Amino acid sequence: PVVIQRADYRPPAWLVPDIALDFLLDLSATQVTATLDVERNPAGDGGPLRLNGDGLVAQSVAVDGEPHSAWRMEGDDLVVDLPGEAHQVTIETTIDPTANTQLSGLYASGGLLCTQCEAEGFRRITFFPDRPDVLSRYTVTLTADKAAFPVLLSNGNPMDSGEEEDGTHWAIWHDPWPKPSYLFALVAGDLVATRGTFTTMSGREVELAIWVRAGDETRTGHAMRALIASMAWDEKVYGREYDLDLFNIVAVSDFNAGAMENKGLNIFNTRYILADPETATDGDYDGVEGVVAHEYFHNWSGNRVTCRDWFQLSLKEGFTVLRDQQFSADMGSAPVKRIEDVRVLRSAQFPEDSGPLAHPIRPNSYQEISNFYTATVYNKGAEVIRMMTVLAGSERFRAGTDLYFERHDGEAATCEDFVKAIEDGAGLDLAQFRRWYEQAGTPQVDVAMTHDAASGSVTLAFKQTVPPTPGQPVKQPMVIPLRTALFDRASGAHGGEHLIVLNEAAQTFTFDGFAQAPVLSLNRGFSAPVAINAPQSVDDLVFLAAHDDDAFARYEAMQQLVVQHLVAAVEDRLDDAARAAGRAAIAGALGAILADPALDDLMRGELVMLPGEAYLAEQLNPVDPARVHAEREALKAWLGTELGDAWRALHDRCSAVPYGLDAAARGARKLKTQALVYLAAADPAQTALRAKAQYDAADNMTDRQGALMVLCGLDGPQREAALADFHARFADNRLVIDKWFSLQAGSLHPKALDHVRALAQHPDFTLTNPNRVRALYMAFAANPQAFHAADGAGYALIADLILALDPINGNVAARFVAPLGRWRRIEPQRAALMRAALERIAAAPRLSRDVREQVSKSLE
Ligand code: DPP
Ligand code: ZN
Repeated sequence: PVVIQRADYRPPAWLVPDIALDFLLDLSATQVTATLDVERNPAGDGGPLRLNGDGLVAQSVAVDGEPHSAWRMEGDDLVVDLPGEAHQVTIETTIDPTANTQLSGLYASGGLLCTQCEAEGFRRITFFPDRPDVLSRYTVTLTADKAAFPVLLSNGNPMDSGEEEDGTHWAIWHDPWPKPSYLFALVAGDLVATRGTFTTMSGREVELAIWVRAGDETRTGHAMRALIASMAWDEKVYGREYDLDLFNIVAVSDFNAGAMENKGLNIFNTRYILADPETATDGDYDGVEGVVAHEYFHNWSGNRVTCRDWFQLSLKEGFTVLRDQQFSADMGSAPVKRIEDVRVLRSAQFPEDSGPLAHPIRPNSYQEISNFYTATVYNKGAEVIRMMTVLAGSERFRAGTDLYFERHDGEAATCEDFVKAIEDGAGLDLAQFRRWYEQAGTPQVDVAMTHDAASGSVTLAFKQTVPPTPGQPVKQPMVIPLRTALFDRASGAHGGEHLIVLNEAAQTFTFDGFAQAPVLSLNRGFSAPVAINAPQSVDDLVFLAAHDDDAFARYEAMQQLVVQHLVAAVEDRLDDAARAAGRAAIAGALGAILADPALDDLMRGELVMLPGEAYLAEQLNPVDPARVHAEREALKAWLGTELGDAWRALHDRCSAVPYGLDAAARGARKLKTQALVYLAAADPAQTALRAKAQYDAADNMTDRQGALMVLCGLDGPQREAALADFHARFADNRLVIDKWFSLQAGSLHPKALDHVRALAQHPDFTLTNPNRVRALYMAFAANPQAFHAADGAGYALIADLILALDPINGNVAARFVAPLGRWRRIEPQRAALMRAALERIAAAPRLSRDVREQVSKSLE
């Protein structure tokens, strides 16, 4: 395979300051004429003009208006030898959007034409130096049949439009901001707009439009509110103002990812635009708000300052994820948002860091860049920049980001440029901190506390290790900022927080004035993305779960209480007495949380959540997923029985709260379904009735989906009735039918695997729509009991999917390799079956570069 190395970066030989693109749009034969004004790059190597292509055929090549023959194909690339310093190069190609099932480049989606160019889709549209360090001003002319494609959109501002007598019409768009090709976009089709306006901080009026299919415009209000809030927030918090007269968003049903930040023309998966109470859960509402903000924030962190090369992806993604997390924290409950973000990190990124696909947030090599749009680059990337905010404080951090935007506006920058700007602007020394960009793996921090009663001093002894990862057997110590508090047992208070910054393999810190050993609250707010091993007593964890004034630490104590118990249970370290004592402690802490009048229900909802099986699995090596599942379910059932009255009272209380988008109503909805989850484990028959009643009474999707989720795990007539009702009720709404597939594939039902097999044959199932594929198979791969079936049937099912999907959409297919790739940390019998499934994929005669890279790395 061809491996691209970060160290091999060379500036382009030619630049393209201006490009004119002419599209004659058609569903199956679109003609593209690209006119490139090229200039020799003084920083380049003097070589020929290299224009990347992917499956393209040049119908004609002209230089300075004359047909030209001094060009050649090198693989998929078109290479032109050019003398002198500046030329105009014109190339004609024809592409078939309908045949484009990869959904990269220009493709058709239900009669609509749209584009996805990040990372390397533009080269499927026309020949171009398709690399993010070539920035051009785009002028785009779109011509299409007016009846089929009444709306014609591209980046920037509309310049002119008109109609012809043959039934076609045309529109010219110009984007004054130089941008890399990955930010190019066009959309043509029959769409309707919801409109809004925003007045920027310097008083400019910006027109806002969200384009959807007719009928969906009633579901765009939340996205529009989120967009306006994002624009105001970025001015206030980061001093960033929008820079065009127009901001368009288009929602499409067929989309590989969540959304795309194309300059002035964001294209979204409908999943992250459409929301109303009847069809979208509270979680869906949060997803819309967060992704709208994320893509909008890219206008500065990604577009105005872009990436020099794809190894720098975290420059824009890590920073933009941090920005969207901060925004969502400001819009809702900051502590709850932090807990949710950490849960995502632990369930998605920690397993990546401990597996065969581990990579630093700034990778050193890749075969297919699409494979590096990962939780590591995005979410750990955000955590790394968040640590800079902890070290600098928000004011100095802002001085750093101001300097970054000032220094690099209009440039294609590197992660190093960002770190240097924060260092200079915030006045930090980040020399050693840079290791976070270089070293993969989740650092492990061991801590031991000793107390000297005579002197009243407390010593914390820390050890840090970064586990070996592929290609990185030996690691250096990291900079790890740990917000810490030491609670006085008697008063239940602490005397102020300390920021402990680790930077060596072993270190001790001493604190004075403690007559009794304090209760240690460490890594408050999850100030560093590390795993902490601090043997804390059950009493201390119960204390923190009830008293810690840092909401995250309170959650963490509750999680840790359950993790310690379940890990001991799975490792057969609990005799009957110890098991009973552990359970009693958990029930005591949980009961206190249920009864605590000072807690709001949104936060209560976080505190009562059991740690997920993926996070539990990270604590065990090798892990028997069936044991983890069984122990966790048994504990859940026991807590459902033990606290049965409290759960029923909670469900009753929350069911009486009317629908609203306020925190109290949202908290009530969250708890309502959680109560059902515990009760279902304890008493399936009675709870089926309760869940069906919640389903029938539901006036919103949060309640309806929650009830159906619980029913899907149970047997009986209520399950079948609710599933049939749900499908019939929402048959014409693709996003809701996705839920119908997911709930069944992810369910606790012992026959979930058979259900998935049957659902794959359902007339509503298709391999060509990524949302539908993910709805069925990602939910299944994340369902431990079904995926890890002891006979390997779950692994075979995913391998079959990958092989069937790969020729259609290699990008999406490759996403399914990681669950199989975890085999090294799984008990030997299942590990062998997982490996065999990977080997069967590897043996296929033709595989996409995407799947090939992930499978071969998973087998290494
Ligand atoms: N750049 C996109 C995003 O993360 C990914 N397609 O917003
Ligand atoms: Zn992004």
